[in-house]
Formats: sequence, structure tokens, C-alpha cells
Amino acid sequence: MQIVTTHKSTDFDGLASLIAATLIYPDAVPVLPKTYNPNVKAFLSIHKDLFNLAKVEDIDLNNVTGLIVVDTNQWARLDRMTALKENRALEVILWDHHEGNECDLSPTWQCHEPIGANITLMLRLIMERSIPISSIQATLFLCGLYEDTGNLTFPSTTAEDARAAAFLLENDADLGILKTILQPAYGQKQKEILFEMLKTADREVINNWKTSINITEISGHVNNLSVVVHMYRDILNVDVAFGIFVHPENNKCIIIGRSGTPDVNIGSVMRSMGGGGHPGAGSAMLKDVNPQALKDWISELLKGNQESSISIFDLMSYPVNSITSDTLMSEVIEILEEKGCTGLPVIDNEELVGVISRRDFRKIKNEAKLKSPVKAFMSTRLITITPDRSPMHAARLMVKYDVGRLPVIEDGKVIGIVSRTDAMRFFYDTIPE
Ligand SMILES: [Mn+2]
Repeated sequence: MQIVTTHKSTDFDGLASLIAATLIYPDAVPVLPKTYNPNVKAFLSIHKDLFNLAKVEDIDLNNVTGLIVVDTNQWARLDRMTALKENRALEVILWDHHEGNECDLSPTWQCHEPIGANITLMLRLIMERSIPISSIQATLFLCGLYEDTGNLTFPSTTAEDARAAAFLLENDADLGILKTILQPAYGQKQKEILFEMLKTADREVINNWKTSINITEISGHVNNLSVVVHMYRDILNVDVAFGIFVHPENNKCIIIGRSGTPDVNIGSVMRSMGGGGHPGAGSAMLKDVNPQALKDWISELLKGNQESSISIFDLMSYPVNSITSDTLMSEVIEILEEKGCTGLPVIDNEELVGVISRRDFRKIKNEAKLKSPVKAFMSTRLITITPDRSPMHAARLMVKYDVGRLPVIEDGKVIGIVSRTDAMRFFYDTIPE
């Protein structure tokens, strides 16, 4: 017989891939590991009968000739399958999207590619072969796809993931059901930890951000600690919250961070600590470290204003093309054309007195006005920035004041100019080396 299985602590991508495998290999028996995530459990409590899932204990492993593994590439991640490892004749088929660890399954056939969700790989074949899927299957597949790609926002997301999502929506994936299913589980254990954290909660202000870094001891594996930290941040009403979860039994610390302000990039804090994540959320795991030292380390990283190592100084253009306030508007037009820019700072005796942009030319109602000096038309409301600020700060000023460029001021002098294009270059990761 042929069986299909996925990793322990099964998540939605694992379950979706397991079910998708039964569509691709109709004779394969789907075997669900004993442990699965709480939200998968909630889903299965309602839908289990639809899927005919077997347990490991139902299967006589001696009769297994084919093993299909989905959403992992490690024997150790499978539930009680080690007996199969010795079977030299076993045909192993692998569908996986994990990178970075060496596959030890020695598959006879594999589809192993880095992509947002494993279900996307399997949907490729399902689409190719026009295998029909039900609305419930489409909903489950979309749960897996959204969970593994953070609703298509994680950096690992590919265009193919998005196309797979479109395909599932065309096949009547139910977003209403999906929303209730993907609600993160907050159970008794999570509640106890949150209450424990709240008892010792303290706050400090770092770089104007209300911050709380909490150290809590926990025992055993606890799921969904990120949900706990999320709620902790909400309840304390702080901009940034970190939970340092200490496992004394194996000297392990799990750090989970949440940020509600675009100025603090949790992902970059976590990367400094060897972990990873996104601007709003991230985590890291460290062994043999003193939790208090971790707390100090996080404070230091926040103080160092890690929002990005890139400052306005790195982005700005200089030297600055500028004009004086007595420059005629007709000359300004020529300079703008020549320099290929949409605006210029107006500087008299090294002092910024105004900014003129193409938009200001709309104020000119007749040709004669082109002979007037720029001071009659320039904007004297000076929105500027200092070179140490972040691209995010620049972007916010531009949006708030609806300006396309900011003169960069240091010691009262204009040392550069940063434009909307410069800020965009930063956000789209195209900073020239
Ligand atoms: Mn996955």
C-alpha cells in the first residue's frame, strides 16, 4: 500500500498538502500525525469526517511500499515512521518547499522548491491535470496558502502563490469560513502565560517608543506564543513588546517580538539575534544565554534605532541644485528641464528660504509672470529633515505635508535633498551599492 503523511505539529499547509496528495494519488491513504496545531484541531473537529484520515496506529507499516511525504523533508519530523527508513525497496515521493536543511529521505521522485506554501507546488499539478476540487478543499488549501505566506505578505511569497490563491478563489474557497478557521488559538495554556507576563509587566520608553520586554519561564512546548505576545502588547498598550520565554530544562530562550509602529522593525532586531521575521513580528531562539542579558541586548538594539541601518544621509542626493530667491521663473523652468528634476530648494546666503516645484507653476496665469522672481511663487513652508532620520520618517513627512522632496538640513545648512524617488528606492530594496 501507499501512504501519504506530513510533519508532526501539522499546520494548515501540511494538512492541505496531505489532502491535495489524495487528489493526485487517489490510492494513497492519508495518515495524520498524532500532534497538530490547535487551529487545525478546531478545523478537523468539524470537517474530519469529510477527509477519511488514518492514524499511524491504524497502519501496518510492513505493508507500506510507497511513502509520499508532504511539507517536510526530514524523517525526524514524521510521526512514528522510522520503521520505514530501513525498507530499501520503499518508494518515497517528496513534495516540499523548505530550504536550508538537508533532505534525508532519499526520495525516488521529488518536487522540492522554495516557494511560499507547499500547497502551491501541489496545486501546480492539480491545475495542470484539471483535477476537480470541492469548495471545502479549496477553502482548506487557501488556509494553508495564507497561513504559510502570511496572507501573501511574507517575503517568501511568489507570484505563483498568488496565482494559486486566485485559482482557489475561482474554485469557491470561502473567505468567511477561512477567517474563522485562521483565528489564532488562544487556549488555557496561553492564557496562563499571558497572566504570568502581566504580573511582572514593566514598561520603559526607548527612543520615544513605549516598550515592554518581559521575561517568563515556561515548561514544555507551548504553541502560539506569538498570539500571547500580540495580546500582551495590546493590553499594555505599548508600541513594542518582546516576550523572552525561558525553558530552564534545556537552557533555551525563545524571543518573540511584536511592533505596532513602523519605526521599529522587529525582523531586523531578530536578525541581529540570529532569528528572523517581518517588520511587525518576528522571533529568535537562543541557547545557553542569560535572559537578563537578552533583555539588555534587545534594549540596546532598540536604542541603536534599528529601524534601518540606512539613514537619510545614505539616500539623499548632493550636491544640491539650488537657486536664489531672485531667480526668474523663466530661468527656473530651464533649470528644472536641464536638471531633470521636479523641484528645487531656494537658498539665499546658505539659508533655505523656500522650495519651488513644478506644481507652483500652476499659479502662473499669464506669460508676463514668468519674468517675476521665484520668491513670488515659491512655497515658504519649509518641511525639512535631518540626515540621521530614517527613510520611513521621510516617507511619513512627504505624505503628511504632500511634498515630493525634503531638503536635508545639518547645522542650519542644506547638505542634500531627498526625493520621493529616493525614499521609494529604499522601500523597494534597490539601493545602489
Ligand atoms: Mn509549509
